[in-house]
Amino acid sequence: MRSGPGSVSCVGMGRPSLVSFPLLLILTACANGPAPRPGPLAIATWPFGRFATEQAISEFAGGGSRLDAVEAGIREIERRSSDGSVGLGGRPNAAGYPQLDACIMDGPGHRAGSVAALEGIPHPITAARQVMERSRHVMLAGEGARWFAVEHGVEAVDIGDLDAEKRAWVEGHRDADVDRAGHDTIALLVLDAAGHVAGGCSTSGAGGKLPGRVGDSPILGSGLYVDDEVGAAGATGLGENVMRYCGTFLVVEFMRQGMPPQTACEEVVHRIARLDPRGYDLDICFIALDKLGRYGAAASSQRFPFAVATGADAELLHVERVVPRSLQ
Ligand code: SD4
Repeated sequence: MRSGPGSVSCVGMGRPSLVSFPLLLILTACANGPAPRPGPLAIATWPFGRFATEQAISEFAGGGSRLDAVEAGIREIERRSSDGSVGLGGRPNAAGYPQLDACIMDGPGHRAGSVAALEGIPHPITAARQVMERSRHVMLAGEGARWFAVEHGVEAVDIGDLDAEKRAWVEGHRDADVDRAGHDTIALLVLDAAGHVAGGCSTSGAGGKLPGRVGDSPILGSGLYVDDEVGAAGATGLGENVMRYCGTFLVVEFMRQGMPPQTACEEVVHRIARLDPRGYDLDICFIALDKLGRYGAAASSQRFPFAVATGADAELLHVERVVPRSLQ
């Protein structure tokens, strides 16, 4: 039984806690020849991450690559559009229609693709993968991103009827507060059987955002970062509070310095809270995975659920909000 972050001995450690993983590797290598690989493993944000991680593992089981696993897992959440925060069913912007952000990144080769403020594309993660694999660019936004997606055969819906909504908004009031309520991002990180990492994320962004607003999710190093020497990290929460600090880049860099994923996620929350006038009231959450198959999660201001899968059935785990240093 895999340990979860509810108990101290196993926070951030995706392996049984009685024998340390490096020791287990050495013992097994001595007894059985080559050491076992830690993957496949998938971790994803929020309770709906269960469906994404299970889909990712099933993709691996069917012979799919880590990018297939990431894309399939995220497409599942985009398809469900179940909690009003991912896919075309996501909560609309201030003008009344959804604009979607997504990105994908592969460890080997450090390749990435990203789309932002995309309209009428049900699976922005697929559009992001197309940008990575079939363009010379990393990021496309708005109308150009939609055009590219359609040109490359990505499923699209007619957006002609958005014109009326856009006109009405332009003629009416343009002020809007970003409303975080009910808004989540699917961030999915995977480790394959060969020990390589990849990840992706997809969201309709913060509800009530201004048209054209781009959040953290499609920004590499903010909503997602993958480094095949170290591991991967994903973010959710209010993008404005993640992207000003390059949150996932920092998580990965802390792991590079030797921190386990759990500690690295918590350290980034502490770092941002220290610098930001709103301190721990910021709405930011991170997940991370390293190349040993260890994982972790941390959130600044709420109990944060996430899912982890190595086999057919995912485990739904959670972490409590990070305790401010002054209270520790
Ligand atoms: C955004 N980070 O666009 C996304 C929204 C989100 O939990 O993840 N909410 O700001």
